[in-house]
Amino acid sequence: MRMVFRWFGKDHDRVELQHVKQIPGVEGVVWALHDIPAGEEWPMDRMLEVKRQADECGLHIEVVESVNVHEDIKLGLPSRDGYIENYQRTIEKLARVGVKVICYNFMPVFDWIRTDLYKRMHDGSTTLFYEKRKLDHMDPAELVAAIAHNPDHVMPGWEPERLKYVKQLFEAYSGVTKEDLWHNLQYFLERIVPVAEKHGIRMAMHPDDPPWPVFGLPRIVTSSEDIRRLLKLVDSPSNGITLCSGSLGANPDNNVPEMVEEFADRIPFAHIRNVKIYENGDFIETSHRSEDGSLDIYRIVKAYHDCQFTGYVRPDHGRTIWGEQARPGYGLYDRALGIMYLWGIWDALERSTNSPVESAGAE
Ligand SMILES: [Mn+2]
Repeated sequence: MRMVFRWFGKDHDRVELQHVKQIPGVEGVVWALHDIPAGEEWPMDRMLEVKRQADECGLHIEVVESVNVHEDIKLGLPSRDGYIENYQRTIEKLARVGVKVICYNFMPVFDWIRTDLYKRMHDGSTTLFYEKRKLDHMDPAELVAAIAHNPDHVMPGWEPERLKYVKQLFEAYSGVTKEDLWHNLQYFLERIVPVAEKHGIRMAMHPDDPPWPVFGLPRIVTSSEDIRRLLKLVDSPSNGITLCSGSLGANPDNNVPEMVEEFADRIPFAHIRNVKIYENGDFIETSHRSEDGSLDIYRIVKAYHDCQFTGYVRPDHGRTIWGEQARPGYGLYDRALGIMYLWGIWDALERSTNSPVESAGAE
């Protein structure tokens, strides 16, 4: 596993690249040009600027998250072709600066959803929380006000500029079914994947977070069955998934270690984090430790180890701890702790499976 760390850019992240480099075993940053609106072509000079900054600290920029997909592509509007061309050109340019994996998602209107970004835990830490009952009684505009208009940070996938039109977006999606969305995804992938393949890039779709429909909007990547269908739309190593344990794992019907085993060769990028799931449908993001959440992170890492996973991995989110002033989910400290937990499991598995020294000693 190749460890990477999400970083929002010099002017948008309180975490310094030098500090990222100090986390053991981190080799690169997961980055994006977050201020470029979905559908536009990314400018080369901006990509080179990020590359230069990362190079200075000895980090690579091989993983991008995300190149966002314009809503017109998801809606299948005639204007999609221009946006798809921009996407193709962005892929070509990203390949030129050394990018190997592009994470993206196909969720209508909203990216990930939580009802509270600062849920206080008994130990004084804060974390992201999804409260089902609260969401059931919430208007989408309220949620936008709570997340997109965060005074301190623009949250990824929650750009206020785009979500200003949330009402119109919902109107545009009225009558759009899951099958329509699948159809529009196929149209997109048939035009994107060959370009990615040609340039040595693997596309990695992030599953829906949470893995169920929200506000009546269709969501199509929520289970093993959906992932199988996605991978068959265009059968190429360049059509892959970002296996996000915390997103898929929020539904107890999803067995994440089994998903790792089944889809291993189509997972160029893995997100690992733990969630605690409650019977009423709520879930909360916990530390990475298996004992703290509902997911067995040991079993998940073991599944990657068993298939000799060589893809990129990042700790998906962390709690906000030790008084850090951090973007919710993306502080330095708890993600660094998560990385050390993942390495701890991995290294122990390495020792127990391939160490001639230890087995010789035991004889
Ligand atoms: Mn994720």
